[in-house]
Amino acid sequence: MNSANNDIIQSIPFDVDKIRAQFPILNIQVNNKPLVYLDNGASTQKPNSVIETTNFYYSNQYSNIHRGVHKLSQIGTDLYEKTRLNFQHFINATTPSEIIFTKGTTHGINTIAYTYGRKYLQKGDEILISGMEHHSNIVPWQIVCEIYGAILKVVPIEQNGTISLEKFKTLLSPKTKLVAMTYISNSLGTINPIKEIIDLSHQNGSHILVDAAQAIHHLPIDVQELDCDFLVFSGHKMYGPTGTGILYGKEALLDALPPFEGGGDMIKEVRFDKTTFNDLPFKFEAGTPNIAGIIGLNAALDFIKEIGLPQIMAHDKQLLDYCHQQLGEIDGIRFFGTSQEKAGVVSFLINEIHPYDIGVILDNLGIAIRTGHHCTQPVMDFYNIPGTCRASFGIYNTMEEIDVLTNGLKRAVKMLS
Ligand code: C6P
Repeated sequence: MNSANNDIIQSIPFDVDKIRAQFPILNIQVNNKPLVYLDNGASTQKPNSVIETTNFYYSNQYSNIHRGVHKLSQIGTDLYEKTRLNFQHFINATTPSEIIFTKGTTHGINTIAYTYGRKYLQKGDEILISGMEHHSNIVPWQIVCEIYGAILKVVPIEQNGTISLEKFKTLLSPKTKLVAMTYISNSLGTINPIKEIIDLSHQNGSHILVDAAQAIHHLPIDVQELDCDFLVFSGHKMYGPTGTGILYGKEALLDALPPFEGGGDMIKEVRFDKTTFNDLPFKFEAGTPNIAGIIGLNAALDFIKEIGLPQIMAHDKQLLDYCHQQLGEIDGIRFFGTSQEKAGVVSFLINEIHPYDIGVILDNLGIAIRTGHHCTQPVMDFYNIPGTCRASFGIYNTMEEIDVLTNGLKRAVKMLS
């Protein structure tokens, strides 16, 4: 984010109390203390609109979709397809066929890894990822590389938690079939220069998948402008229901891939001698999907759109700056991930205190952070640490909550030193 943009978004009004009032869970007490929820990188809480939309669907509109001529099936189908159109416009996909509903980011990556592998990967081909990937963007590639004899290459991370484009370029080779890269690191907060990475990948003749799990609710994403080949994210990190997600793919590429799972909506005709597959997007949506979840996800997207991404980005940046400033005053604190381009994730250790011990004390104070490797063990290995404490922000977090966190940490340090 450049400073001119920063100035503009800093001036946009943002009524956090109004937003908080829409999240019933923010009124609960945990261990007799008001909940301070700072684990949004793992999953976000749900606003009333998402809860009510899902409840209303189950209470008044429920049936299976794409199957019946009866009224309820038609209502469900319409609502489900409305979500697809909403996301098509949100990320500016060319057609609704490019929006595939999944169970989440992990499912989206696996869908591409297995089908891309079957179609394109041969012995000696290379897949290029970065050292800051979530396990979900490492393990599926390891599995398919093993199946097809391909090689997994890794762009190392730098000390400040970024990746060097120079090193990235040297690792691209004529054998690089596909690059799979996160837009925002979940354990470091780094915002990668994804447009440059996409362009360099294409100049090299490689396809690229973008893991947007931590980006979709933080940054505006226009898939046509980015020109990425595939992009995946989860619904539960963007204030939507669990078990939902989106896989975006360019239509021609998705068309060329074989289906992933078999059964249900993904078939056109089944004969014992030959089965034909449905058109996009249904080719990749086997079995009865998470209908209520996808319908609830539409409410989550409307909620985000109503607040506006510029406001969300500005709020995130304010929380991030304030958190760095406050926590920076704690003796012996070490931050991991100090990129200039950073989202609302603060990973840290204090002296030699184990992150788990800090997490337990904070939990006693009603403060939820995540401790451990955050499903990025190679990042922890790079820094030679067992894990970190991670505070990650959502649109309902406040400066006062950062103060509560800071005081909680000071207390934890006193108790554990
Ligand atoms: N990160 C975190 O605490 P799923 O579980 O499929 O919805 O998302 C997987 C995933 C993939 N990529 C990135 C960048 C992610 O952050 C995640 C989920 C959570 O950081 C849970 S481990």
